[in-house]
Amino acid sequence: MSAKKSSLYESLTESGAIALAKRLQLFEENSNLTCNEIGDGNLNLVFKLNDIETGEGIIIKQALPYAKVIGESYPLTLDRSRIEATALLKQGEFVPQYVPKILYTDDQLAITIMEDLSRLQIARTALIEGKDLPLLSKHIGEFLAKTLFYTSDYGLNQHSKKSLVKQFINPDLCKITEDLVFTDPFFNHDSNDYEPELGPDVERIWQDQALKLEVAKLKQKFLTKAEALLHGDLHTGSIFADDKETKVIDPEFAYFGPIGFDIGQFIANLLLNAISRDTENQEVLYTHIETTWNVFAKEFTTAWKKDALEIFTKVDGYLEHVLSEIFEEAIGFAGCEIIRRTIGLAHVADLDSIQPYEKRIVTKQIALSLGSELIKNQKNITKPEQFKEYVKQ
Ligand code: SR1
Ligand code: MG
Repeated sequence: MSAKKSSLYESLTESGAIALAKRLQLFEENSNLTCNEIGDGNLNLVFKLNDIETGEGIIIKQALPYAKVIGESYPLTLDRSRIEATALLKQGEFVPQYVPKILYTDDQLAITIMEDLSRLQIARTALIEGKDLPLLSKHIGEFLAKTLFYTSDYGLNQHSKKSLVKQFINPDLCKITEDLVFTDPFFNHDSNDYEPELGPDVERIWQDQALKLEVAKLKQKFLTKAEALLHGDLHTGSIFADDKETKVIDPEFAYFGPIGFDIGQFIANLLLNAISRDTENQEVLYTHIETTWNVFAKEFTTAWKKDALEIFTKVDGYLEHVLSEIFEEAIGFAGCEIIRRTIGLAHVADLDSIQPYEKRIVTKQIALSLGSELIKNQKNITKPEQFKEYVKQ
């Protein structure tokens, strides 16, 4: 089986990327350009082009017809490039300050050309280096509230919402999440990847029927709850940041799903970084989690009171009900993300770079217990301050 590609599709080389940028007049005609393929993600080619004289740069991102991390045996639709570009443009309508500028798109070549963000650092890398990124959670809280509210039935006319849903039918990328986040880690599946020392902890997860029942319910929500246009892969590797600025990239997993999923994935990745640190350096991450939720809830409430279109939004108690359901689901989704990043196919450097090896294993055991407890205690956690209570040192 292979992914469908048009006869116009060919994968770019570094010289091809320079030729394309020149043809599109993205640089002066006689400019001297450098180009490097810098993609370190799981799926795509990413070329960084710079003008040697002015230093100005752009990024050309191209989807491959398969998952780069696995190889050609894992075909993947090129339509994800259209989905990513369309999602960035849609998010840019609500929060232009938090997404990169799009300069050009080509659905046939599966290419998106965007502003170069190399003045910033990938948030995961910055957090691993011990940086605080003081505005990260305030910015992401606002990003989440506005992108999710204004693409939901609360903030969007029902006809416009349905026609937007149609543009974001994303079965291949959703299947990756359905398998890698919600299924494989909870069964003895070939795609799982974990150190032999974690065997007993992993077995415990596979045997835990109460846990698996909750995961089944969460997976069902991911499959069916078309609440808002999600980013769909909002981990800290999908965010560029520094002390002042935050930019969310890579929404190729975008689709209409449960609002709590984006929030839960982001919180999970903050927790994974927290537990990778010594106890005395963890607090900044717990504060980020509280700020993310508090800013999200405040901005979502403001948008609801100002711009809601759904008539029932005026009914007392409805906003509180919606927020508490989103919070509960975010806790469960966070638990699934933590478990899959520990024993599933796609790991995170926060855990994998821990030295020495014995400390890495202990931290991964903490991660597995934290993930399981979050999933089983969704109803007992009612405030973002409570997440840290489930980190067992
Ligand atoms: C086969 S893709 C593995 C993971 O990389 C992406 O960033 C998503 O998180 C996906 O689950
Ligand atoms: Mg990605």
